[in-house]
Amino acid sequence: MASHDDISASPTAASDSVFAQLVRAPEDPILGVTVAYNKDPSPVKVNLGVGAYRTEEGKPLVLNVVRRVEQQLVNDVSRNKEYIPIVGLADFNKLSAKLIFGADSPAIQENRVTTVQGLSGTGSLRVGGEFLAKHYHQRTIYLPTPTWGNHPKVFTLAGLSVKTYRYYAPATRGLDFEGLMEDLSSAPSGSIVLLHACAHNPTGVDPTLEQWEQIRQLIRSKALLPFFDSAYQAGFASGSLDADAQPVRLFVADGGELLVAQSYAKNMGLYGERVGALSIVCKSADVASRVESQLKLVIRPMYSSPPIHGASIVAAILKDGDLYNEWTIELKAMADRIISMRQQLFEALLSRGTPGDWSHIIKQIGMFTFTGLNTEQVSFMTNEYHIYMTSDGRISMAGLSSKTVPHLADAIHAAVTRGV
Ligand code: KET
Repeated sequence: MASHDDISASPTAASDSVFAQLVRAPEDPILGVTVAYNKDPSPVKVNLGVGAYRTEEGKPLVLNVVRRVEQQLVNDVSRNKEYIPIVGLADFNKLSAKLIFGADSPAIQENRVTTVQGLSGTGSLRVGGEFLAKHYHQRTIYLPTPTWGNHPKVFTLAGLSVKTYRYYAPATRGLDFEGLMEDLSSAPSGSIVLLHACAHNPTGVDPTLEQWEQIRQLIRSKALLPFFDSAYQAGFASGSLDADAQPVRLFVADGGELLVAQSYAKNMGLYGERVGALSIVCKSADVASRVESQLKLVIRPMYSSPPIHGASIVAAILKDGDLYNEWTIELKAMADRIISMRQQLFEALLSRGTPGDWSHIIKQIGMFTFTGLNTEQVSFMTNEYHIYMTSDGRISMAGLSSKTVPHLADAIHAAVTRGV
Protein backbone atom coordinates (compact mmCIF):
# COMPACT_ATOMS: atom_id res chain seq x y z
CA MET A 1 0.00 0.00 0.00
CA ALA A 2 1.37 3.44 -0.91
CA SER A 3 1.49 5.93 1.90
CA HIS A 4 0.37 9.53 1.41
CA ASP A 5 4.01 10.58 1.17
CA ASP A 6 4.45 8.49 -1.96
CA ILE A 7 1.76 10.34 -3.87
CA SER A 8 3.57 12.59 -6.31
CA ALA A 9 2.49 16.15 -6.96
CA SER A 10 0.27 16.70 -9.98
CA PRO A 11 2.25 16.83 -13.21
CA THR A 12 3.59 20.18 -14.21
CA ALA A 13 5.50 19.49 -17.41
CA ALA A 14 3.28 19.45 -20.50
CA SER A 15 4.70 16.06 -21.48
CA ASP A 16 3.24 14.60 -18.29
CA SER A 17 -0.28 15.53 -19.26
CA VAL A 18 -2.67 12.84 -20.35
CA PHE A 19 -3.53 15.29 -23.14
CA ALA A 20 0.10 15.88 -24.14
CA GLN A 21 -0.43 14.39 -27.60
CA LEU A 22 -3.29 16.74 -28.39
CA VAL A 23 -2.77 18.94 -31.44
CA ARG A 24 -4.08 22.47 -31.35
CA ALA A 25 -7.36 22.75 -33.26
CA PRO A 26 -7.79 25.56 -35.78
CA GLU A 27 -10.17 28.41 -34.96
CA ASP A 28 -13.67 28.18 -36.43
CA PRO A 29 -13.68 29.65 -39.98
CA ILE A 30 -16.44 32.14 -39.06
CA LEU A 31 -16.25 32.72 -35.30
CA GLY A 32 -12.43 32.66 -35.50
CA VAL A 33 -12.62 35.84 -37.59
CA THR A 34 -14.03 37.63 -34.54
CA VAL A 35 -11.23 36.19 -32.38
CA ALA A 36 -8.62 37.61 -34.78
CA TYR A 37 -10.50 40.93 -35.00
CA ASN A 38 -10.58 41.29 -31.21
CA LYS A 39 -6.80 40.87 -31.06
CA ASP A 40 -6.11 43.60 -33.63
CA PRO A 41 -5.31 46.97 -31.93
CA SER A 42 -5.87 49.00 -35.14
CA PRO A 43 -8.44 51.81 -34.75
CA VAL A 44 -9.65 51.34 -38.33
CA LYS A 45 -10.41 47.62 -38.03
CA VAL A 46 -13.80 46.42 -39.26
CA ASN A 47 -15.41 43.05 -38.51
CA LEU A 48 -17.40 41.82 -41.50
CA GLY A 49 -17.01 38.17 -40.56
CA VAL A 50 -19.86 36.88 -38.44
CA GLY A 51 -23.43 37.55 -39.58
CA ALA A 52 -24.46 39.85 -36.78
CA TYR A 53 -26.26 43.15 -37.15
CA ARG A 54 -24.50 46.38 -36.19
CA THR A 55 -25.84 49.93 -36.02
CA GLU A 56 -24.50 52.85 -38.06
CA GLU A 57 -22.18 53.40 -35.09
CA GLY A 58 -20.87 49.85 -35.46
CA LYS A 59 -22.51 48.74 -32.20
CA PRO A 60 -24.54 45.57 -31.55
CA LEU A 61 -28.25 46.31 -31.47
CA VAL A 62 -30.78 45.22 -28.87
CA LEU A 63 -34.23 45.89 -30.34
CA ASN A 64 -36.39 48.32 -28.34
CA VAL A 65 -39.22 45.85 -28.34
CA VAL A 66 -36.90 43.24 -26.81
CA ARG A 67 -35.75 45.67 -24.10
CA ARG A 68 -39.35 46.51 -23.22
CA VAL A 69 -40.44 42.89 -23.01
CA GLU A 70 -37.40 42.02 -20.90
CA GLN A 71 -38.34 44.75 -18.43
CA GLN A 72 -41.86 43.35 -18.20
CA LEU A 73 -40.50 39.86 -17.62
CA VAL A 74 -38.14 41.01 -14.89
CA ASN A 75 -40.86 43.04 -13.17
CA ASP A 76 -43.30 40.16 -13.17
CA VAL A 77 -42.73 38.58 -9.75
CA SER A 78 -45.08 35.72 -10.53
CA ARG A 79 -42.45 34.33 -12.89
CA ASN A 80 -40.06 31.70 -11.61
CA LYS A 81 -36.98 29.83 -12.77
CA GLU A 82 -38.35 26.29 -12.74
CA TYR A 83 -37.19 23.88 -15.41
CA ILE A 84 -39.37 24.17 -18.46
CA PRO A 85 -40.51 21.02 -20.31
CA ILE A 86 -38.01 19.05 -22.42
CA VAL A 87 -39.70 20.40 -25.55
CA GLY A 88 -39.63 24.01 -24.29
CA LEU A 89 -42.34 26.61 -23.77
CA ALA A 90 -45.63 25.56 -25.32
CA ASP A 91 -46.59 29.12 -26.33
CA PHE A 92 -43.26 29.73 -27.92
CA ASN A 93 -43.50 26.52 -29.93
CA LYS A 94 -47.01 27.25 -31.19
CA LEU A 95 -46.16 30.80 -32.16
CA SER A 96 -42.94 29.75 -33.89
CA ALA A 97 -44.84 27.27 -36.03
CA LYS A 98 -47.34 30.00 -36.88
CA LEU A 99 -44.57 32.39 -37.85
CA ILE A 100 -43.02 30.02 -40.37
CA PHE A 101 -46.08 28.09 -41.63
CA GLY A 102 -48.64 30.92 -41.49
CA ALA A 103 -51.51 31.53 -39.11
CA ASP A 104 -53.97 29.62 -41.31
CA SER A 105 -51.72 26.64 -42.03
CA PRO A 106 -53.81 23.45 -42.42
CA ALA A 107 -50.88 21.40 -41.08
CA ILE A 108 -51.09 23.31 -37.78
CA GLN A 109 -54.88 23.12 -37.65
CA GLU A 110 -54.73 19.37 -38.23
CA ASN A 111 -52.12 18.97 -35.46
CA ARG A 112 -49.70 17.43 -37.91
CA VAL A 113 -46.82 19.64 -36.75
CA THR A 114 -44.62 19.01 -33.77
CA THR A 115 -42.45 21.92 -32.68
CA VAL A 116 -39.75 21.79 -30.03
CA GLN A 117 -37.71 24.68 -28.69
CA GLY A 118 -34.06 24.45 -29.67
CA LEU A 119 -30.75 26.10 -28.85
CA SER A 120 -31.03 28.65 -31.64
CA GLY A 121 -30.70 27.55 -35.26
CA THR A 122 -27.65 25.36 -34.69
CA GLY A 123 -29.14 23.38 -31.83
CA SER A 124 -32.39 22.88 -33.75
CA LEU A 125 -30.48 21.55 -36.77
CA ARG A 126 -28.50 19.23 -34.53
CA VAL A 127 -31.59 17.81 -32.81
CA GLY A 128 -33.25 17.33 -36.21
CA GLY A 129 -30.11 15.63 -37.51
CA GLU A 130 -29.85 13.28 -34.52
CA PHE A 131 -33.53 12.42 -34.76
CA LEU A 132 -33.16 11.53 -38.45
CA ALA A 133 -29.99 9.52 -37.86
CA LYS A 134 -31.86 7.47 -35.29
CA HIS A 135 -35.29 7.08 -36.83
CA TYR A 136 -35.21 7.75 -40.56
CA HIS A 137 -34.47 5.03 -43.11
CA GLN A 138 -31.99 7.14 -45.13
CA ARG A 139 -28.85 8.52 -43.50
CA THR A 140 -27.60 10.75 -46.31
CA ILE A 141 -28.14 14.49 -46.30
CA TYR A 142 -27.42 16.64 -49.34
CA LEU A 143 -26.06 20.14 -48.68
CA PRO A 144 -25.76 22.93 -51.26
CA THR A 145 -22.30 23.99 -52.47
CA PRO A 146 -21.35 26.24 -50.90
CA THR A 147 -23.24 26.31 -47.63
CA TRP A 148 -22.88 27.61 -44.07
CA GLY A 149 -19.55 26.17 -42.86
CA ASN A 150 -21.08 24.55 -39.78
CA HIS A 151 -23.66 22.47 -41.70
CA PRO A 152 -21.33 19.57 -42.63
CA LYS A 153 -20.02 19.35 -39.07
CA VAL A 154 -23.43 19.50 -37.42
CA PHE A 155 -24.88 16.75 -39.59
CA THR A 156 -21.82 14.52 -39.60
CA LEU A 157 -21.65 14.60 -35.81
CA ALA A 158 -25.39 13.97 -35.67
CA GLY A 159 -24.70 10.66 -37.41
CA LEU A 160 -25.68 11.48 -40.99
CA SER A 161 -23.50 11.12 -44.01
CA VAL A 162 -23.02 14.35 -45.91
CA LYS A 163 -23.11 14.76 -49.69
CA THR A 164 -23.47 17.91 -51.76
CA TYR A 165 -25.57 19.28 -54.61
CA ARG A 166 -24.59 22.08 -56.97
CA TYR A 167 -26.07 25.43 -56.02
CA TYR A 168 -23.96 28.43 -56.95
CA ALA A 169 -22.43 29.25 -60.32
CA PRO A 170 -19.37 31.49 -59.80
CA ALA A 171 -19.34 32.52 -63.48
CA THR A 172 -22.80 34.10 -63.33
CA ARG A 173 -22.72 34.75 -59.59
CA GLY A 174 -26.20 33.28 -59.66
CA LEU A 175 -27.99 30.01 -59.08
CA ASP A 176 -26.80 26.88 -60.89
CA PHE A 177 -30.38 25.75 -61.29
CA GLU A 178 -29.63 23.03 -63.85
CA GLY A 179 -26.83 21.63 -61.71
CA LEU A 180 -29.09 21.66 -58.66
CA MET A 181 -31.89 19.81 -60.48
CA GLU A 182 -29.47 17.28 -61.96
CA ASP A 183 -27.84 16.51 -58.63
CA LEU A 184 -31.12 16.16 -56.76
CA SER A 185 -32.45 13.97 -59.59
CA SER A 186 -29.60 11.56 -59.12
CA ALA A 187 -29.81 11.49 -55.32
CA PRO A 188 -31.03 8.10 -54.02
CA SER A 189 -34.74 8.07 -53.22
CA GLY A 190 -35.46 9.10 -49.65
CA SER A 191 -32.29 11.17 -49.22
CA ILE A 192 -32.53 14.21 -46.97
CA VAL A 193 -32.04 17.59 -48.69
CA LEU A 194 -30.96 20.64 -46.72
CA LEU A 195 -32.49 23.79 -48.17
CA HIS A 196 -31.85 27.36 -47.03
CA ALA A 197 -35.37 28.70 -46.58
CA CYS A 198 -34.36 32.20 -47.72
CA ALA A 199 -31.32 34.47 -47.95
CA HIS A 200 -28.88 31.65 -48.74
CA ASN A 201 -25.66 31.84 -46.71
CA PRO A 202 -23.01 32.59 -47.94
CA THR A 203 -24.10 33.40 -51.51
CA GLY A 204 -27.13 35.67 -51.05
CA VAL A 205 -28.66 33.86 -54.05
CA ASP A 206 -32.12 32.27 -53.74
CA PRO A 207 -34.22 30.35 -56.28
CA THR A 208 -37.21 32.25 -57.68
CA LEU A 209 -40.65 31.06 -56.58
CA GLU A 210 -41.07 29.33 -59.97
CA GLN A 211 -37.78 27.51 -59.43
CA TRP A 212 -38.83 26.59 -55.89
CA GLU A 213 -41.96 25.02 -57.36
CA GLN A 214 -39.84 22.91 -59.72
CA ILE A 215 -37.56 21.92 -56.85
CA ARG A 216 -40.61 20.93 -54.82
CA GLN A 217 -41.99 18.76 -57.61
CA LEU A 218 -38.65 17.01 -58.03
CA ILE A 219 -38.21 16.48 -54.29
CA ARG A 220 -41.70 15.05 -53.89
CA SER A 221 -41.49 12.89 -57.01
CA LYS A 222 -38.29 11.30 -55.72
CA ALA A 223 -39.57 11.04 -52.14
CA LEU A 224 -36.62 13.11 -50.89
CA LEU A 225 -37.06 14.59 -47.41
CA PRO A 226 -36.68 18.40 -47.23
CA PHE A 227 -34.98 19.89 -44.18
CA PHE A 228 -35.23 23.68 -44.23
CA ASP A 229 -32.76 25.85 -42.39
CA SER A 230 -34.59 29.09 -41.70
CA ALA A 231 -31.95 31.25 -40.03
CA TYR A 232 -32.85 34.43 -41.86
CA GLN A 233 -36.65 34.74 -41.94
CA ALA A 234 -36.48 38.45 -41.40
CA GLY A 235 -37.81 40.14 -44.47
CA PHE A 236 -34.25 41.32 -45.16
CA ALA A 237 -34.74 40.86 -48.88
CA SER A 238 -38.45 40.99 -49.42
CA GLY A 239 -39.38 43.26 -46.52
CA SER A 240 -41.90 40.68 -45.36
CA LEU A 241 -41.74 37.75 -42.96
CA ASP A 242 -44.50 35.99 -44.88
CA ALA A 243 -42.74 36.39 -48.23
CA ASP A 244 -39.55 34.93 -46.74
CA ALA A 245 -41.55 31.91 -45.56
CA GLN A 246 -43.09 31.24 -49.00
CA PRO A 247 -40.74 28.43 -50.07
CA VAL A 248 -41.40 26.49 -46.85
CA ARG A 249 -45.14 27.03 -47.16
CA LEU A 250 -45.08 25.75 -50.74
CA PHE A 251 -43.79 22.42 -49.43
CA VAL A 252 -46.25 22.32 -46.54
CA ALA A 253 -49.17 22.99 -48.87
CA ASP A 254 -48.70 19.71 -50.75
CA GLY A 255 -49.34 17.71 -47.58
CA GLY A 256 -45.87 16.12 -47.59
CA GLU A 257 -43.47 15.82 -44.68
CA LEU A 258 -40.53 18.08 -43.87
CA LEU A 259 -38.36 19.56 -41.13
CA VAL A 260 -37.65 23.22 -40.39
CA ALA A 261 -35.05 24.70 -38.05
CA GLN A 262 -35.76 28.32 -37.08
CA SER A 263 -33.49 30.82 -35.39
CA TYR A 264 -34.32 34.06 -33.58
CA ALA A 265 -30.67 35.12 -33.54
CA LYS A 266 -30.88 37.45 -36.54
CA ASN A 267 -34.51 38.44 -36.79
CA MET A 268 -34.90 39.38 -33.12
CA GLY A 269 -31.24 40.07 -32.48
CA LEU A 270 -31.25 37.36 -29.79
CA TYR A 271 -27.90 35.86 -30.87
CA GLY A 272 -26.56 35.06 -27.41
CA GLU A 273 -29.90 33.97 -25.96
CA ARG A 274 -29.77 30.84 -28.14
CA VAL A 275 -33.42 30.66 -29.03
CA GLY A 276 -34.80 28.68 -31.94
CA ALA A 277 -37.20 25.92 -32.85
CA LEU A 278 -37.36 22.64 -34.73
CA SER A 279 -40.64 21.75 -36.40
CA ILE A 280 -41.44 18.46 -38.06
CA VAL A 281 -44.49 18.43 -40.30
CA CYS A 282 -45.96 14.94 -40.49
CA LYS A 283 -48.69 13.20 -42.46
CA SER A 284 -50.96 12.76 -39.45
CA ALA A 285 -51.48 14.00 -35.88
CA ASP A 286 -50.75 10.53 -34.59
CA VAL A 287 -47.35 10.36 -36.28
CA ALA A 288 -46.56 13.91 -35.14
CA SER A 289 -47.18 13.03 -31.51
CA ARG A 290 -45.00 9.92 -31.74
CA VAL A 291 -42.27 11.97 -33.41
CA GLU A 292 -42.45 14.44 -30.52
CA SER A 293 -42.11 11.65 -27.98
CA GLN A 294 -38.88 10.55 -29.70
CA LEU A 295 -37.56 14.11 -29.98
CA LYS A 296 -37.75 14.26 -26.20
CA LEU A 297 -35.47 11.23 -26.03
CA VAL A 298 -32.97 13.02 -28.27
CA ILE A 299 -33.05 16.23 -26.23
CA ARG A 300 -33.09 14.92 -22.66
CA PRO A 301 -29.59 13.34 -22.66
CA MET A 302 -28.17 16.21 -24.74
CA TYR A 303 -29.09 19.26 -22.63
CA SER A 304 -32.15 18.08 -20.72
CA SER A 305 -34.38 21.08 -21.38
CA PRO A 306 -33.93 24.47 -23.07
CA PRO A 307 -33.43 27.88 -21.42
CA ILE A 308 -36.42 30.00 -20.48
CA HIS A 309 -35.47 33.63 -21.01
CA GLY A 310 -35.07 34.03 -24.78
CA ALA A 311 -38.11 31.92 -25.56
CA SER A 312 -40.19 34.01 -23.14
CA ILE A 313 -39.16 37.18 -24.97
CA VAL A 314 -40.06 35.72 -28.35
CA ALA A 315 -43.38 34.35 -27.14
CA ALA A 316 -44.36 37.71 -25.63
CA ILE A 317 -43.58 39.54 -28.87
CA LEU A 318 -45.29 37.06 -31.18
CA LYS A 319 -48.37 36.85 -28.98
CA ASP A 320 -49.20 40.54 -28.75
CA GLY A 321 -50.39 42.46 -31.81
CA ASP A 322 -48.78 45.75 -30.79
CA LEU A 323 -45.45 44.23 -29.86
CA TYR A 324 -45.49 42.21 -33.06
CA ASN A 325 -46.03 45.36 -35.13
CA GLU A 326 -43.30 47.18 -33.27
CA TRP A 327 -40.99 44.25 -34.02
CA THR A 328 -41.73 44.31 -37.75
CA ILE A 329 -40.99 48.04 -37.87
CA GLU A 330 -37.60 47.49 -36.23
CA LEU A 331 -36.94 44.56 -38.57
CA LYS A 332 -37.69 46.79 -41.53
CA ALA A 333 -35.24 49.38 -40.26
CA MET A 334 -32.50 46.73 -40.06
CA ALA A 335 -33.37 45.47 -43.55
CA ASP A 336 -33.33 49.00 -44.98
CA ARG A 337 -29.96 49.77 -43.46
CA ILE A 338 -28.46 46.61 -44.98
CA ILE A 339 -29.92 47.43 -48.39
CA SER A 340 -28.53 50.95 -48.18
CA MET A 341 -25.09 49.49 -47.35
CA ARG A 342 -25.30 47.43 -50.54
CA GLN A 343 -26.06 50.53 -52.57
CA GLN A 344 -23.32 52.57 -50.91
CA LEU A 345 -20.64 49.90 -51.37
CA PHE A 346 -21.65 49.37 -55.00
CA GLU A 347 -21.45 53.12 -55.70
CA ALA A 348 -18.15 53.46 -53.87
CA LEU A 349 -16.59 50.79 -56.10
CA LEU A 350 -18.08 52.36 -59.23
CA SER A 351 -16.68 55.77 -58.29
CA ARG A 352 -13.23 54.24 -57.77
CA GLY A 353 -13.41 52.54 -61.15
CA THR A 354 -12.67 49.20 -59.51
CA PRO A 355 -12.31 46.65 -62.34
CA GLY A 356 -15.06 44.03 -62.62
CA ASP A 357 -18.82 43.86 -62.45
CA TRP A 358 -20.00 44.56 -58.90
CA SER A 359 -23.74 44.53 -59.56
CA HIS A 360 -24.07 41.31 -57.53
CA ILE A 361 -23.59 43.45 -54.43
CA ILE A 362 -27.01 45.00 -55.02
CA LYS A 363 -28.58 41.88 -56.53
CA GLN A 364 -27.75 39.46 -53.72
CA ILE A 365 -30.04 39.36 -50.72
CA GLY A 366 -29.90 38.85 -46.99
CA MET A 367 -27.09 39.66 -44.62
CA PHE A 368 -24.15 38.74 -46.83
CA THR A 369 -22.43 39.63 -50.06
CA PHE A 370 -20.45 36.84 -51.68
CA THR A 371 -17.90 39.16 -53.25
CA GLY A 372 -15.96 36.76 -55.45
CA LEU A 373 -12.70 37.89 -53.78
CA ASN A 374 -10.29 34.99 -53.35
CA THR A 375 -8.50 33.83 -50.21
CA GLU A 376 -5.33 35.65 -51.11
CA GLN A 377 -7.18 38.93 -51.70
CA VAL A 378 -9.01 38.48 -48.41
CA SER A 379 -5.78 38.02 -46.45
CA PHE A 380 -4.33 41.09 -48.18
CA MET A 381 -7.36 43.12 -47.06
CA THR A 382 -7.04 41.81 -43.53
CA ASN A 383 -3.29 42.39 -43.29
CA GLU A 384 -3.18 45.80 -44.98
CA TYR A 385 -6.60 47.28 -44.23
CA HIS A 386 -7.67 45.46 -41.04
CA ILE A 387 -10.85 44.28 -42.75
CA TYR A 388 -11.95 41.00 -41.18
CA MET A 389 -14.08 38.65 -43.26
CA THR A 390 -14.32 34.92 -43.99
CA SER A 391 -11.69 33.55 -46.38
CA ASP A 392 -14.34 32.57 -48.96
CA GLY A 393 -14.84 36.27 -49.73
CA ARG A 394 -18.11 36.65 -47.85
CA ILE A 395 -18.78 39.97 -46.17
CA SER A 396 -21.48 40.66 -43.65
CA MET A 397 -23.27 43.75 -44.98
CA ALA A 398 -24.91 44.09 -41.57
CA GLY A 399 -21.50 44.88 -40.08
CA LEU A 400 -20.88 47.82 -42.42
CA SER A 401 -21.75 51.47 -41.87
CA SER A 402 -21.60 54.66 -43.96
CA LYS A 403 -18.37 55.45 -42.15
CA THR A 404 -16.66 52.17 -43.00
CA VAL A 405 -17.86 51.79 -46.61
CA PRO A 406 -15.09 54.03 -48.08
CA HIS A 407 -12.41 52.09 -46.21
CA LEU A 408 -13.81 48.76 -47.42
CA ALA A 409 -14.07 50.08 -51.00
CA ASP A 410 -10.43 51.22 -50.83
CA ALA A 411 -9.41 47.79 -49.60
CA ILE A 412 -11.36 45.93 -52.30
CA HIS A 413 -9.99 48.28 -54.95
CA ALA A 414 -6.42 47.72 -53.79
CA ALA A 415 -6.91 43.94 -53.57
CA VAL A 416 -8.37 43.74 -57.07
CA THR A 417 -5.86 46.05 -58.77
CA ARG A 418 -2.79 44.74 -56.94
CA GLY A 419 -0.16 43.43 -59.28
CA VAL A 420 -2.25 44.47 -62.31
N1 KET B 1 -27.98 28.37 -40.34
C1 KET B 1 -27.34 29.26 -41.12
C2 KET B 1 -27.51 29.17 -42.59
C3 KET B 1 -26.54 30.24 -40.53
O1 KET B 1 -25.94 31.09 -41.33
C4 KET B 1 -26.40 30.30 -39.13
C5 KET B 1 -25.52 31.31 -38.50
C6 KET B 1 -27.11 29.36 -38.37
C7 KET B 1 -27.89 28.42 -39.00
C8 KET B 1 -27.06 29.28 -36.88
O2 KET B 1 -27.29 30.41 -36.18
P1 KET B 1 -27.70 30.35 -34.64
O3 KET B 1 -26.95 31.44 -34.03
O4 KET B 1 -27.33 29.00 -34.10
O5 KET B 1 -29.16 30.56 -34.63
N2 KET B 1 -24.67 31.94 -39.15
C9 KET B 1 -23.78 33.03 -38.71
C10 KET B 1 -23.18 32.87 -37.37
C11 KET B 1 -22.41 31.60 -37.16
O6 KET B 1 -21.63 31.17 -38.02
O7 KET B 1 -22.61 31.02 -36.08
C12 KET B 1 -22.74 33.27 -39.79
O8 KET B 1 -22.73 32.57 -40.82
O9 KET B 1 -21.97 34.23 -39.64
